[in-house]
Amino acid sequence: MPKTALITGITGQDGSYLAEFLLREGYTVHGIVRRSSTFSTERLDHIYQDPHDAGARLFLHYGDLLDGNGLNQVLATSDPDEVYNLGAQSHVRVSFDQPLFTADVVATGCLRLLEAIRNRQQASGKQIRFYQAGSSEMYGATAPPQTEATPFHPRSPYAAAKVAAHWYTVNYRESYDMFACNGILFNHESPRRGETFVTRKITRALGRIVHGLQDKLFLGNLDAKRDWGFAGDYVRAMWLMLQQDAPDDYVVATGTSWSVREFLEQAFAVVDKSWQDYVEFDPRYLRPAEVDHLHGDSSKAQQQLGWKPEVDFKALVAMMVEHDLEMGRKERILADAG
Ligand code: NAP
Ligand code: F7E
Repeated sequence: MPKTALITGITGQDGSYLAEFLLREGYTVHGIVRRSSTFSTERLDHIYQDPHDAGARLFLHYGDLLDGNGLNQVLATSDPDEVYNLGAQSHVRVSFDQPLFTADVVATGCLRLLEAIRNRQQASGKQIRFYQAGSSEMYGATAPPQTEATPFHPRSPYAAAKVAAHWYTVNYRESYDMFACNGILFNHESPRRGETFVTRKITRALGRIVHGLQDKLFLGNLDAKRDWGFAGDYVRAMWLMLQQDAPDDYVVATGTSWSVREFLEQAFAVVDKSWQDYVEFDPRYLRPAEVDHLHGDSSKAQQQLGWKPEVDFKALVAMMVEHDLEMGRKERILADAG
């Protein structure tokens, strides 16, 4: 039987890759979209299907992780076999400016969704498998390499909220025998990455620099190290977790780490430029507490899920730079045309 999935955060980077992946696997996909005064579905444009068309398998519903009643309704309407909770205020720096909002969406939002699923399962008698988008930020100050057994030491309101969501998910699994999994995903990027995360901020600026649209790039801490993978690889791991016989928690990472400075070097090398000629320090991009070094060990996911990353660091940087050079070229044409 073809399966049905519900995705929160479908308009985000991961939501768009996961929706694409599940449609390819034959799923019917429902997504929750926040109402806003402008369209937020740009990352889904290429897979959009008119719901009036016979055979349409992608359906969008207005909803919000802050609205438990709405979550109940979307669950009843979509009747999913699997729920992927990707919705979040996902920017670490912003979580210091909006800690209460971040906690409400990320931590209590996950709890609202778990409760809604529990109620739906009781009413329908049908099992719903649940994926929670956990983060390497939960390790925070704990020394690398980080595995499923590494203790959490969150360093931001975002990370603390993700730790709460992690334990809510474990608790619902243990208390109610729910098929609930935590993916502990290390940083993953793509040409669809939000433009204020450091990798995309760099490649976007580079595309504009090459086309004469910008001559400076302001950044904060260049010494932080991250385990950067490709988002397209990581959504496959989310799906694999929900296809197992039993629910569990898994680290998903490449097992390599690079500093922000090394990302800059790699990106500017693609166009044979020196980043030192363009980058300036701005303290506004520093965080009240920094996470210095994330480097994951995904042996468990590799052995039990048969998952491994297919895009390495160099290929990821090149993919993002090529995409943003093309964006810069189009922007230049528009600017020249007035
Ligand atoms: P993203 O691009 O920032 O997307 C976040 C999504 O959440 C967007 O669709 C956003 O909707 C939605 N959202 C925000 N607030 C919401 C609310 N109140 N109710 C419902 N939806 C809401 O993030 P991402 O990079 O795709 O990451 C996906 C998930 O994985 C997030 O939970 C993130 O915290 C987590 N994660 C990401 C990484 C990574 O490196 N990318 C690593 C570990 C974990 P709008 O489009 O309307 O803003
Ligand atoms: O920062 C440094 C910054 O914002 C990476 C989210 O997807 O991954 C992401 O969180 C590093 C930090 O990602 C700038 O201080 C320097 O050390 O790209 P980022 P993040 O904080 O690692 C985790 C796994 C998630 O779960 C999150 O949702 O780069 N950095 N200068 C800067 N960062 C930004 N954003 N902007 C700068 O100008």
